[in-house]
Amino acid sequence: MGESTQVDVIIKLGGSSITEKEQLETLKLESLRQAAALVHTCVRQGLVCVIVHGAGSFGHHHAKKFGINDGSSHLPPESQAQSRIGFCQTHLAVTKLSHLVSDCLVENGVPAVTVSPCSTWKTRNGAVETSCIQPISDLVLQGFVPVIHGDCVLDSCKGSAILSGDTIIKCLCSHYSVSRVVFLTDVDGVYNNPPECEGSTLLSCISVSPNRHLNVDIGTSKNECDVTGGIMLKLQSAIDIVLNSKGLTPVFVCKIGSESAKEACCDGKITSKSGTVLHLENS
Ligand code: ATP
Ligand code: IP8
Repeated sequence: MGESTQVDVIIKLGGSSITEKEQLETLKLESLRQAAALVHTCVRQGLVCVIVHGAGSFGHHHAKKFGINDGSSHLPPESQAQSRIGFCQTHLAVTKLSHLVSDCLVENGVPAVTVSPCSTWKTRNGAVETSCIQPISDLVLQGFVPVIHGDCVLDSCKGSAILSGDTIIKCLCSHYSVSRVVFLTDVDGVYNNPPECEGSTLLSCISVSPNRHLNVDIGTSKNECDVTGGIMLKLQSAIDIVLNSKGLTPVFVCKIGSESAKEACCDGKITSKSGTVLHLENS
């Protein structure tokens, strides 16, 4: 599968949508089931799907406790040993979640197979240095639905790092020709200010100019336990995807289980009132 190969939809199951982010290793089973049913609908329609999920409370808490994203190379030997255990615990937690995700997808008739980046992707100071795309391509070619997730990885400068699912999606979009990316979250889309702030309003459409300028100002907040960038990283990844694809890959942000999520994933457009689409200015 080369650069021109078509992927119809990359769906990110956000950690906020499938886990209780503040409660350690707590699944939102009903939301996961709704997402699995949606993926099944996409597959039944013949769409080529790739699933990426975040870590939520199966990863961010462990990563924060052990400072995995800060790296380990600078630590004294005893602390490095402790950091390695933390790395393993973070990886175990996120693979536990991935097992639950793939299990639910398979129960819903989706031929899902988890591919963990931990041992094959590498970063250099947090930026992707080595990606591993071939196993994902092979699975797609054989009719499977690959499930990839945010993970801890080795980092050639600082020893260890956290690779976000949002960054993985950006990488996948640079290898494949992707019709759309849909981020499923626990809120109705992107707001002009954090949704918990009084008066914040939902943005149905965000235009990205070639110099990364957005047509609206967006204020964001981040969960305390989040070790990646929260919604801000998602927005930055979305902007990169829209620009790198020259507008060919629109990015949707929709609430899990919503009508707009279904429309975005299945049709690549939203007619209902919720959900946000990011697209290239004047396209
Ligand atoms: P994970 O990184 O665990 O996969 P995720 O992909 O679900 O998480 P988050 O990083 O948790 O996404 O971002 C979603 C959260 O961002 C929502 O719960 C929402 O409350 C918060 N948020 C903050 N500011 C905004 C904003 N302006 N618009 C939309 N959501 C926002
Ligand atoms: O939730 C983070 O991935 P994300 C991965 O997609 C870990 O940002 C292990 C915290």
